[in-house]
Amino acid sequence: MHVEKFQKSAVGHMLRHYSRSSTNYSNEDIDPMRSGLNYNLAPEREQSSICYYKERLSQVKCQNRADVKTLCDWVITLPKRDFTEDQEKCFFQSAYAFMKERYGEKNVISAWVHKDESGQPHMHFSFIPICLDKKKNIEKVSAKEVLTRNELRCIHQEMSNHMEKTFGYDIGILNGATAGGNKTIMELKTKGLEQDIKVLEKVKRQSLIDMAQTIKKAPNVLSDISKAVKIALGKEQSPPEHKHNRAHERSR
Ligand SMILES: [Mn+2]
Repeated sequence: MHVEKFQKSAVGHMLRHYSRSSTNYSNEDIDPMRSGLNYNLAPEREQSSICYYKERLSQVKCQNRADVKTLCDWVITLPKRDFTEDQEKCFFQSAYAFMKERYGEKNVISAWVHKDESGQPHMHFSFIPICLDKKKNIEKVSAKEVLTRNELRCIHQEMSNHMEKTFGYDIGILNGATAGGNKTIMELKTKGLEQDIKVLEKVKRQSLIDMAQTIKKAPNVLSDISKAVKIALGKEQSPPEHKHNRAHERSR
């Protein structure tokens, strides 16, 4: 999971991006055929998310400067495990419950789960960073005071603990930009690497299947494998090559 912060001028664009309301998907790895699978976990409201954002913003103190961050987005990625559809939904609902407790449901703008991008499904928990101005006893917008260094340091572990309660075991929350499947600058940078890993994983899976089939056909191959391991580790001498035998096998 990682967080992104946006100033006013970017908010409209981001909210349209989360809800897939804009049709301009340049540079995005989005499959529009799958966009129907996306869903929003934020409470249903009469207004659109942009209207609710403006309304909530008008209720709190906010510095009148263009660079004030008025929207934050925690991107929470589903760990790579064999989750069923139900478990996947449970993961995002549980993550949403944790986040809304932390940042206040009134401050939640949207919480779209994206299933239409390449890579893992993920949630964009977008909210206005609002805290209490203790001197004046009023609410104010401050990404700095909401997302403090300490907050960024602790949230990952606390989310992990929360998920462990939900699932009964540690499901392995991905930290920072290592989480795949999100359209962020960080991800674009690591995308090439991720694709390499995907290919490697495919090869690994394939060779495992091959191995399994070989073992099924000829169980004594296991002793050959352990012998090969010993040779590789230098614990046994490699046997002399039998060119004749190999030619014979190939001709069969
Ligand atoms: Mn996304």
